[in-house]
Amino acid sequence: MKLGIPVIDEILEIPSGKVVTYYVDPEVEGEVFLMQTLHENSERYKCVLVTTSMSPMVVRNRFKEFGWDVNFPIVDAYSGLVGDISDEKYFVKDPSNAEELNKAIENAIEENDLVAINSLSTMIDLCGEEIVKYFKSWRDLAIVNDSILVINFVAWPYDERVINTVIAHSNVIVNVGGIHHRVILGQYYGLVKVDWTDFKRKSILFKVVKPGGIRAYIPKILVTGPYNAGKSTFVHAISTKAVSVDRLGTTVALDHGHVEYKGFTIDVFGTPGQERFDPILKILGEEAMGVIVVIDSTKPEDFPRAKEMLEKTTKFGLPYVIAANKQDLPNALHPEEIRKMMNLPADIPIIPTVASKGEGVYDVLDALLKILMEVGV
Ligand SMILES: Nc1nc2c(ncn2[C@@H]2O[C@H](COP(=O)(O)OP(=O)(O)OP(=O)(O)O)[C@@H](O)[C@H]2O)c(=O)[nH]1
Ligand SMILES: [Mg+2]
Repeated sequence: MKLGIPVIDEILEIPSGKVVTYYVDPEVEGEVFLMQTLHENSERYKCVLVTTSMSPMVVRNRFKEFGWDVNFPIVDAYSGLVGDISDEKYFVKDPSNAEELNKAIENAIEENDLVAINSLSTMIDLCGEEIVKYFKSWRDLAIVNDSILVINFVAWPYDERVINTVIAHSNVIVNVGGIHHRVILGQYYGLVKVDWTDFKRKSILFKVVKPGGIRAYIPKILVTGPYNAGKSTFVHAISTKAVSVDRLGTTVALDHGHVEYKGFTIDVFGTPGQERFDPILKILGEEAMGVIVVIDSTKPEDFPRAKEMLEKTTKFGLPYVIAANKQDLPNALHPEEIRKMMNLPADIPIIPTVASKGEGVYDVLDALLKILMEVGV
């Protein structure tokens, strides 16, 4: 079998009984690799896709965006999570139950030539790191059944043990990473010489405001996050002026806010949270310089969705911070608990907020601005 990936296909043919892992930097959109491998092989081989990170409908739409058909069955290990019933033949009722998920994957390996898993990282987020203990048995089963397992693994900073297990039990690892480079259009300024001390070179975009003068200019900060987390409320709380395109209390297009703050002029764009708007999410994310992910601190079941949205919007290696919203509600999780559950790096700010009362919202902005200034906007 070939992976269907340019250049790699020239040098590599995959025999049956192997595990192939796409090892993807969180800031890169790596999902398409797994999709392309499926597309390449679905006519010739018996394929199946196990989805834990998006609904089958969204999977089909994604494939359609590339002009590809979904002519293979989907094991729906997503709908159960958001309380939906599934139309798919294969349905995992409770994807956060590691044993149930494992059973479904074992069946898939026994019945197919190629089993694609999207994604192992979501499974870890849902079931805990114990899920990787099944990884070796999947490989053994693939050998016995002459099948091939292709896995999408987004390399969040998991426990080293987890990473090592994934690496050790993968026969092939394709690394998908990011090149940290950004083209900036517009006006900028920056120090180029200071002759008595070291200094960090950075370029700062600016706008001239009348009246007002020079403002450091941030053309786009994206506010994203799961449905009903408080994104629109957040955008309104930090903005001098803001409009939202909402219907029946949910955002159907976008929120747009203009922020004048500490010498900055910033345009803030809030995304809808519902999955059916994901196609415009991509467009809204284009050219953003930083991302604020608003989450409802009382809804850990939505954290994987938050990460999925983050994975999409940070594909260019954008700085991001987390607003741990709805801290006024009982059972709100503390930022450090959230960090653990979401497997977020230690240096990512997670800031408690009550957007509906405006509490903490400027702390979030400060944290993001600090990172933006460090990396040099
Ligand atoms: N208790 C509490 N409620 C909040 C807070 N922030 C927002 N809300 C409420 O949560 C609900 C959803 O807020 P929105 O700002 O519309 O959420 P959203 O993320 O924009 O929602 P979608 O655009 O539909 O995804 C509203 O009823 C808000 O009043 C908060 O900090 N605490
Ligand atoms: Mg909204």
